[in-house]
Amino acid sequence: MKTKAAVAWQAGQPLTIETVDLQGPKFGEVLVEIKATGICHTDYYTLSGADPEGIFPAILGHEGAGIVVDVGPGVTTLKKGDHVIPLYTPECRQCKFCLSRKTNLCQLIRGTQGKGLMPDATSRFSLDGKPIFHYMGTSTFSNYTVAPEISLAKIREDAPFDKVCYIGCGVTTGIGAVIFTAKVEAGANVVVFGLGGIGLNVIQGAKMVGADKIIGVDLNPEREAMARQFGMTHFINPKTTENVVDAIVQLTDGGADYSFECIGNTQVMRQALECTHKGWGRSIIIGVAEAGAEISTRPFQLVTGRKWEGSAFGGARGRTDVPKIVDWYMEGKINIDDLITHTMPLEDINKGFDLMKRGESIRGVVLY
Ligand code: NAD
Ligand code: AHE
Ligand code: ZN
Repeated sequence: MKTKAAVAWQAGQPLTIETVDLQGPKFGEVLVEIKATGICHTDYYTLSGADPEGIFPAILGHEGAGIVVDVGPGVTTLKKGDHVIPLYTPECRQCKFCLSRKTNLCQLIRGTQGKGLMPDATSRFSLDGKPIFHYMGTSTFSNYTVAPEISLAKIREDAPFDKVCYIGCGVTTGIGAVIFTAKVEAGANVVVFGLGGIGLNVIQGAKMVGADKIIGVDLNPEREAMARQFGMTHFINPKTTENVVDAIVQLTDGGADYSFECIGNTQVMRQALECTHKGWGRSIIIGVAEAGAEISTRPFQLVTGRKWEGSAFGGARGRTDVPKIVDWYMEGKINIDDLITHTMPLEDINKGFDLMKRGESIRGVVLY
């Protein structure tokens, strides 16, 4: 079939809208009509050329929601008409990683996914007979996409696509990092570096679990009001604070119990570790840093009990946890609506990237 898609032809260039060819689903695969997709900073990161796994031409996008249109042979858990959220972190429930119960990082198809291919090592997208690569196993910047069955979470049918698409990455990454990865307890002091589409969801998660102080750090003063609305109790702007680490240590009587880096800046990652409490502070890296970047600190920081950790997709097991997070939204337990600051047709997707780069949007969502 033909489908409209935004194609990334090369690093650093705007996407162009094309009518591309899409092959039907093969064994274990599903054809999905994408109804809405968010634009995440990670899409920009890959488009910028900083992602060592970035390959072109590709159809980016990993924060979508849609409807199953067709299923390939061997598919047993989904059928035509089901509502789904594509998962860049699949959940096969059979690999060593899934069975360990220690991680959400299913590895069954990670090799081919990272090469922009379906599990049989081929692409379903092409134009003029030349293949176009998939992205993160999801490629939601296409009106129709093919994804493996294990990369789709079935969700309730009354959930609005234009809101719950954000659960495909940002909401789950932020709230999940608090609940699933860090398991922040009530009364803890939490610091969030970067108050964008991810960091504001960390704040929302920290408020949900009953954190005490929730300190937000951002260079953009315009982020303060929204962050306060979501539960931030203190705001620090590094532009006007001489020593951010000292300021946090003073505010928290010795350091934060938990910190979350939601920027992808390795200097900030160091601050995020060093502002946590001696003996037990835990710092969770969420931000994605460019190829070649490295983190550093005095090992003494770790010897004296701080822990440096990371979180991908909020530690969520997609097929199990994403439907629950959709329920939380539908029950009014989490706020997604106010974080979606802009919507646009696919034709305006480059404007969506520009809004994000200028810090004017929290989440821009493309509506098909
Ligand atoms: P965003 O652009 O919406 O937000 C980033 C925020 O950081 C902005 O508010 C910006 O003003 C602020 N900022 C930038 N530099 C800063 C600095 N030096 N000090 C303080 N604040 C600074 O991006 P996002 O969509 O929220 O994504 C944030 C990061 O998380 C990105 O690196 C993205 O790739 C990554 N990410 C990771 C996962 C994961 O699973 N680990 C999932 C989604 C996104
Ligand atoms: N390809 C990048 C890695 C990018 C990365 O860390 N991705 C996160 C999700 S970001 C979503 O917005 C992730 O889940 N990573 C785990 C994984 O297996 O990719 C690089 O730097 O190589
Ligand atoms: Zn993302």
